[in-house]
Amino acid sequence: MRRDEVNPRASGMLRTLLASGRPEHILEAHNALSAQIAEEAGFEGVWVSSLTMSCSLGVRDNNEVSVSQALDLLEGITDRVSIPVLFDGDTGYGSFNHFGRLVSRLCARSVAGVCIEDKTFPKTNSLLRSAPQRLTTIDDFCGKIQAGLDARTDRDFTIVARTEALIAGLGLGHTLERAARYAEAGADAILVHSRSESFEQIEAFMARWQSPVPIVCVPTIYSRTPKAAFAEAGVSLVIWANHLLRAAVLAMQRVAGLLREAPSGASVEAEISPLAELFRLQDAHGIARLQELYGTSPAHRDVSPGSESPKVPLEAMSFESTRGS
Ligand code: SPV
Ligand code: MG
Repeated sequence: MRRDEVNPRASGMLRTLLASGRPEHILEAHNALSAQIAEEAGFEGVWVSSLTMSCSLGVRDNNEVSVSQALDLLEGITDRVSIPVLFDGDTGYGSFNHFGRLVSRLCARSVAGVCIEDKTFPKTNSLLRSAPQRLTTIDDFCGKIQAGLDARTDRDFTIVARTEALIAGLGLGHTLERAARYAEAGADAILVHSRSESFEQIEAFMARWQSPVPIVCVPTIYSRTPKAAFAEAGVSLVIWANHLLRAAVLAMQRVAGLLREAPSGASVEAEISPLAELFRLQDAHGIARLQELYGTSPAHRDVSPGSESPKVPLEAMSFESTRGS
């Protein structure tokens, strides 16, 4: 998709993914570039993760990112990709009222859906074992889901209700009860989170889940699970929740260390992307098309009365890297 196009059908695409009858895979993004990389790799959607968004902004995953920061970031992402964007909305940024406001603002930005979790505000990351995970009451959370549903201005916008009951150690029975109540409240899908190293917790849940409401899972800790197991269990959506930022951090640390010690910059060239790839990703050459259509060259512009400004030759707009692509 061109960067100046929007995808008004993104929410419908996310609904289609959830109903496909097989596990679909979406990948974490923390900015427009990582979303574009996920799309180009063939992922069906992106997960805008609170963990990686906050980390890339230099703050904790404890509701330290503001709503307006998140909305700005999401706008950049939905402008750039055509695959659906599922936003990790934490606990809904406050009460049922704040969540309703959030939903209508997400709809206005062509975000396809939001996931909210049944923890208390402010939350802490679910994988951080040193911090206690406090859950909200089922009734409060159902009220929040309903406020979100009523605030939708896009009827295809998806609300995923996430239960942290397994992570809080409340057991399978209580997890099933929460999931069933959230589905009854109207949630479009249920995310059952687990930080077990084995897929067995989710498999046990799936074996007892009778409802047609689709189930979402996040195999960060149980990453050894073969992808085929998600299909066998009947999972509808698999979220790879943090992999692009983790890849970027490792690569950046490596290159920073090498460059600090290297005798010349040439030592890291093989470790970094060619400049031409950056220009391709940002469609740097697209400006030349626009210049052809609408522009005049500031460098060559003759501002004297009656003069006609020459168009810039396309070859003068070239941004080729000194290294080949
Ligand atoms: C996130 O990606 O921010 C998530 C998933 O919420 S987790 O980090 O496992 O809590
Ligand atoms: Mg999160």
